[in-house]
Amino acid sequence: KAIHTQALAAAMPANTNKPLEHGTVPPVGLHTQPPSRLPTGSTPSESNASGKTGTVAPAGTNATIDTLDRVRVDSGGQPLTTNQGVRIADNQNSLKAGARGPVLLEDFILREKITHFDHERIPERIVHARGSGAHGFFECYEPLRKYTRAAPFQAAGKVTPVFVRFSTVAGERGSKDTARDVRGFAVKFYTDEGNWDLVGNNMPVFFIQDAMKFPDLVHAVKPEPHHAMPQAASAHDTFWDFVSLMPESTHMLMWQMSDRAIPRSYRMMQGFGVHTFRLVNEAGESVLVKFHWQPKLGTHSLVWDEAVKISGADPDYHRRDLWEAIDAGEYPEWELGLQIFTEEQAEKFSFDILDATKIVPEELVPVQIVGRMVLNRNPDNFFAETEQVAFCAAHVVPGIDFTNDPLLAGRIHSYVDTQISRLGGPNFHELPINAPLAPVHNNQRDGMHRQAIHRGRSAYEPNSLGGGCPFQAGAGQGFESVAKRLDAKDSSDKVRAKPEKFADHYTQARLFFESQTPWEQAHIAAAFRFELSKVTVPAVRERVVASLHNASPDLAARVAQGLGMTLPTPLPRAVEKPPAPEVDRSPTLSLTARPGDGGIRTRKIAMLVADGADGPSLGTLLTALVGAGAVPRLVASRLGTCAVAGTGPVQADASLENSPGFLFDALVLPDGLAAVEALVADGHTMDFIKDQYRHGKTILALGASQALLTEAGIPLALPDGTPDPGLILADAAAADAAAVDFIASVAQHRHPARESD
Ligand code: HDE
Repeated sequence: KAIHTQALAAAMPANTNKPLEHGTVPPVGLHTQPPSRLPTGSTPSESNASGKTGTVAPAGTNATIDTLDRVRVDSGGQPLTTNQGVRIADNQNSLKAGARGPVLLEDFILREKITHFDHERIPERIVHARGSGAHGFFECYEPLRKYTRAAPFQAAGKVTPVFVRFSTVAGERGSKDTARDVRGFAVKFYTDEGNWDLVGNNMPVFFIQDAMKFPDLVHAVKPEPHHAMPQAASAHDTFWDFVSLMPESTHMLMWQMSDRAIPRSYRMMQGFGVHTFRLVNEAGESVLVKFHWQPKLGTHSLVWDEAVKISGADPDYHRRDLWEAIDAGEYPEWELGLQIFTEEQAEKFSFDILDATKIVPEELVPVQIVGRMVLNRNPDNFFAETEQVAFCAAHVVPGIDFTNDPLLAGRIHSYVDTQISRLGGPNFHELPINAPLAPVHNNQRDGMHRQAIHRGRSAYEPNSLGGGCPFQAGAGQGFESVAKRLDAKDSSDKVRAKPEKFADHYTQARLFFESQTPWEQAHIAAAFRFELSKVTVPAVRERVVASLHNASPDLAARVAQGLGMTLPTPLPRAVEKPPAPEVDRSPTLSLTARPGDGGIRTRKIAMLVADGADGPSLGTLLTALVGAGAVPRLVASRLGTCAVAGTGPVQADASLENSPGFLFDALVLPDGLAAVEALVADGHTMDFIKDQYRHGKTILALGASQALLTEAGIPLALPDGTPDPGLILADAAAADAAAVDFIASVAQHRHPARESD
């Protein structure tokens, strides 16, 4: 039997929610779905059961999904109709006065169809236009009543449905996923007490401190207005001109130039609420809080050359990755962590917790894990769900409140405002994806596209004609703002000003850079070099490096050297002697701090094949990789059958042409002289291997395929002469042991020691 069939035979329906699509093993040769990564008899997702509360997630279903079922349309077995429900007899021909005559105005069927089509598009989001969404749930590990009365945190094991949308910021709706950019991480909790949106990013700080500067920032980073270029990129003059004049952006620039800006997957990045929020308990007492999402798979990124190449070969890389994982029952999971602290603590910090360009280092306030979020269902319709979902920083529920962060204040205004034009009027809260599970009763009426049919005569409060309803919930029963003001001791005169500590722009930028590993630092320096090399005005480049000089003379020197310029003197600082920071290093700021669970589930592994490849050793690898939850793919010069030696023919899943090397996390090269010769003869093979090598991926060369490494000019040792941990050479006969080493090496994600600039 073909190797492939063996792997598939061991497979089970990858996602029981989609039995029709995944329930049967496809015949050899027609295989298009990834083989299941689940051991026979296991539940659809191992990660579905919580070790902390014992809760087993309902596979792909939850309370929001159920309410959405009301509006789901399935046209299977149905005749075509107009929007009025009139059956359409002929959907091919417009109504004409004779077969060669003019089309008649009377043709309401044609006119309805074309008119609807003409209005299919809505405006895209002004920022975060490109995104992907999924349904899931949040599960609370332990009651947090001491701190908050917010509904999701009231009981251990309590499950709250969520919808999440990940996004890039600068690019338009159809732009590439792997742009160097911040990623949006927006979570809508459909709580018992109304919707709570935690609209965060994958970086914990922001470019600016005050909402007043947001339109300027966005105008600077978006394509330049005269020629609308470049798309989805910050590497251009206007962005760097703006940030060079806004030293408060320095800390965020460090994050944006780090590998955080090119995640391997949405499933492998953190999320942050960014601002300091408040938690409020039943007694009205409040504490300050920062929100963190920690991915179960760990934090992993691409390298720049890889990101650039992927954007050409698969612009939907992150969208596809999220979709395929959920579709296969590999539900992505994050834990929610809270940094909880008091105002008294906050007052002693060397920085201001109202300043969104600052983090609270975990050494000062540890992150306390309080629950997990699992995404277990793809949307049925991208437009109805992912495009029409409307997140809003103002959507809080009793138990959550704001602080005086001036950036947050602007956000509280902006989201609904922009959505009124994007979604065409004030009633988009009634769209199924936005509607809360909690009942909605108020006296807001009418407007475009109103769905609710309000009964009764009174649409005002107080009233007696409606029995006084809907009535205000009253003290302790609804949302009440915390009366406390952080700045109570300050003057309450109206001012346009900033608190003093906001003026320290460099201390935490330095903290971030100093907390990175050497290879992360090298990537940051290379990113600054690349971006600034695209800037055409030398004075802008100079100003950026002069500003960096304040944060890290070492980094500034590397960037200056890379740009062929002398190191400029540091820009004048707003404060010469900022308060001494509490820590100089914060190891959790490195991507390496969170490697994940050490597994290789969902990692894509290329196994090159050609006629004459050694079948048994490939079969061993395939079985081991499927068993470890990875997604092995047989890649050949062309699709179709390969005459593999020793096992019988196999079908290629992909071709070297349609799936280049940089789309895979690791590579297996086959034994078999004839296969090696055939692969050498294909020009794509060398690029495939070289990209895998350059990007730090694990390569296993079985038997004769070591010649492929030589042919590709791959050194077998690191520059310092030590063996390369990502290169595994093994005899085909020892494929079992090689599989173990290979899996352990792939689990390290990549091998940066190999990289040279
Ligand atoms: Fe947003 N932001 N933002 N933002 N933001 C929008 O709302 C805005 C900021 C974030 O998947 C818009 O519906 C202002 C920080 C995400 O639908 C808009 C300011 C953070 C998303 C808007 C900020 C975010 C948005 C555009 C500075 C991280 C995508 C479309 C005062 C904490 C949500 C829309 C989705 C979207 C305004 C800064 C996160 C224009 C005025 C800081 C994840 O209203």
